[in-house]
Amino acid sequence: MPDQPQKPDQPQKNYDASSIKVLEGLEAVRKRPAMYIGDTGVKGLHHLVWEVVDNSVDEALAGRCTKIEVIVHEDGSCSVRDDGRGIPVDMHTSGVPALEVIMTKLHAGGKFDKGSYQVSGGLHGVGISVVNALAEWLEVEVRRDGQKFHQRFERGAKATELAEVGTSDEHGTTVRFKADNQVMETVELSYDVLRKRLKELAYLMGTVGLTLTIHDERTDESDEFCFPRGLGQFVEDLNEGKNPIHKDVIALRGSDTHPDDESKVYEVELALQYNDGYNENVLTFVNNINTPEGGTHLVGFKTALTRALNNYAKAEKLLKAKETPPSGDDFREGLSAILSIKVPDPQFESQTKIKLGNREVQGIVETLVGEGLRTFFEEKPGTPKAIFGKAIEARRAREAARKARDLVRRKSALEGSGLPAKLADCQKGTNREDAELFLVEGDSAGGSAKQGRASNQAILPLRGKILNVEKAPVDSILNHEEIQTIVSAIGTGYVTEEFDESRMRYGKVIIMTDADVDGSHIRTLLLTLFYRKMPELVRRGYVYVAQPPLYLIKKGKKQRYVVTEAEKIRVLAEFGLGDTRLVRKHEGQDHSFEGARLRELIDLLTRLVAYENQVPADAEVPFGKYLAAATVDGFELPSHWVRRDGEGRFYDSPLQLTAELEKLRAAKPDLMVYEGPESGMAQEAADIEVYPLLHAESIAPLLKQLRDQFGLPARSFDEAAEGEFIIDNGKEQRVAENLFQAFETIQAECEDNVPIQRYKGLGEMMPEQLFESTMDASKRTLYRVTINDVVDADKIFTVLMGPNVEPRREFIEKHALEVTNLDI
Ligand code: 0RA
Repeated sequence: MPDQPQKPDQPQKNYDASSIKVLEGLEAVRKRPAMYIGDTGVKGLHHLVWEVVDNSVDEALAGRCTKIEVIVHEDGSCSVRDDGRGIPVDMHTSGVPALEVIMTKLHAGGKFDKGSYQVSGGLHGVGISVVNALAEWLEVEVRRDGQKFHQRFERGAKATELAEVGTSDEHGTTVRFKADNQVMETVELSYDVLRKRLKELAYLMGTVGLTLTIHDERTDESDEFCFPRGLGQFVEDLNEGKNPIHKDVIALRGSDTHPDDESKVYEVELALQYNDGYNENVLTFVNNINTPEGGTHLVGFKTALTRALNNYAKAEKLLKAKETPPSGDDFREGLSAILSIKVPDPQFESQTKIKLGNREVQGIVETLVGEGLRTFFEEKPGTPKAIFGKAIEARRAREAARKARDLVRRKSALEGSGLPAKLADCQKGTNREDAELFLVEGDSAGGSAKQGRASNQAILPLRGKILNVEKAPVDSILNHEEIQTIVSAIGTGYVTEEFDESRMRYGKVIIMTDADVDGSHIRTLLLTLFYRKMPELVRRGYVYVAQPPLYLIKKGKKQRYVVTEAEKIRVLAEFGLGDTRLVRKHEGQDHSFEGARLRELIDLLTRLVAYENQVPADAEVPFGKYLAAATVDGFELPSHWVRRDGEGRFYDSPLQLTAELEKLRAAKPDLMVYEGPESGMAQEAADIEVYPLLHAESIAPLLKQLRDQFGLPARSFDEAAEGEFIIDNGKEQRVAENLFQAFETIQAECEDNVPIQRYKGLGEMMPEQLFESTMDASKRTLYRVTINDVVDADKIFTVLMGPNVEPRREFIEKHALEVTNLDI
């Protein structure tokens, strides 16, 4: 590996890029950010952090870095500090320091041989200059060769020259940047998202000896991850809450070269452990990136596992002479495994680029895993015996299931179509892509749906709750009538069979349940069935969740169904505002808002007040006072709400809060601090309750808009501090002490003017209502269910469907809505 990226005496063709050209390159990134980072939303924002972290991880892979520290600062910027070699600061051939080239030239990273596995295929690996281009500002500190260097950039352009700013006996790089809200839709980093990926990286890089830490200065949360046993610990974590059938995790690693090219080195790492459940949970990574669609590495692993276990059984005579050996699927029941490989030049297939295509990988993985398993089985013969016994059980259940299935088939062949009697199918001749299957909660809603539906829509009413497939063996799942009905209506065959897309009878499978706790439970059970037993259905985007309306709002001949509370307020204002005016009396002057402008104001207030639901209800945060506490110019908001002795107050910063807590602790060392329902303590038992206020970054721009567009300062949310408000409907005038009250009064005014009907369940709706509100393709809202995050989904399903009832109930009540949007 060359010490320096580019020798000065090796002039490079094509590198006469002037700094103007450089900026043009980054300007292209600013014009089309999505082309480089996927999107400009939450995902893209975090992608920026991963880009920087990946550079540090590359240093760790090269054996030159042991620690990566991520900090989310109070100003919303993020810094990533590593103890790697430090970005080179010497002069590049172009006469510009290497650091500046790396920061300002697209893909310059590739020109500097860092000697590690680069990720192609457009996931990460776009180059740190892309982060620079999309940052309002970015500062780099490099510690190397006894010195400390610094340079600052703004929106991709250099703002200061690279300068030596001191000495240092450390080595490494710190990159701090603030995402640019001119190009990004959101700049609010999520602690949970960062934490999760850093933890994953710590597992994946554990055996390299890397520690990753995160600290959030906005809330003072922090975590440190270091897993010296790497994937072994990852698998144990995956199996948390389940019962392993063998104590020792099987863990192995090895490396090999390309069959035709000795210089290409491949590394393979694997850990696995079986539990006594029935599900397969295999995660695969290529160069630290998750490959949810698998690919050649996964094929190699599966082949090796089946072969190693069958060979062992044969050698140990665990199978009777004429007995059929278990199939690959049988060997994967109850399997939790992580496969992580490093590939020099990964080729990704499929649109989403998450399926590995390199042909040579299959053989390499198969050989290395096969050898590793053989060695492990020889040393610990109890383990393969237990696994084999479980696979034999799986085979038995599969055979029993096949018999049951054949019976059902023969029966339904006698009965005719083979379709369930309860199914009201769509009209014959409907195109498959257009055909929709609605799974409807309850016979009554099912009846309405049948009457109201369009000709391309099929209705399958479900009675009560379906079996929880998480806890049931295959044969009892297949014998469950409701599940049989669902599966045969969909058409792709029984749950253990290979998914056969050509047999899909519909283009969409739509879950339609009530918007209450029971409804969300039924929805979760159905999603569990699909996710666990027909995952291809979810993966290929066939599964949807319908959004039944909460309200119907009428005005004369006009009527509107609304699905969210925010939409309700918007429609109420549209229908019911009439000539109502809002007048602000302030310092002897009247400012009046009416018509379209008042509706715009209400829209903005609705968006602001929506954040009230984001703070825990039991915290009783006086939301108007909170908004009013924003600073006049920067709209900085308090960081915490604290309650003590029945009184509450805001704290401006975590620092201020920490100081206060320290003072209290000095007086009472065993101070009980309640920090929300997760703190494992009864709220009543606490001396002090502390609630972080997390949405300041999102609220501040709205407050700014309120001032800039409507001349209303944040303070007007507080009582009487800013004059008073009059709500005048032409007939009578009502007075409100502040903007918060004014908003409520206007809503009440609108509700007086327009009839509003609340729906408690689907069954309450008339057939035509159900159709036009929830089923009519031209008006409805559908959520497509996609499972991006296998680890999380698995955790959610384990909590929801696992053996413990109490955590489940709590979870459902808390996340009733989120579960709908599993990750949408
Ligand atoms: C180019 C070449 C070398 C290291 C790096 C870039 C590098 C980039 C980043 C970004 C964040 N942390 C980083 N650490 C290193 C190799 C340097 C050498 O050979 O001395």
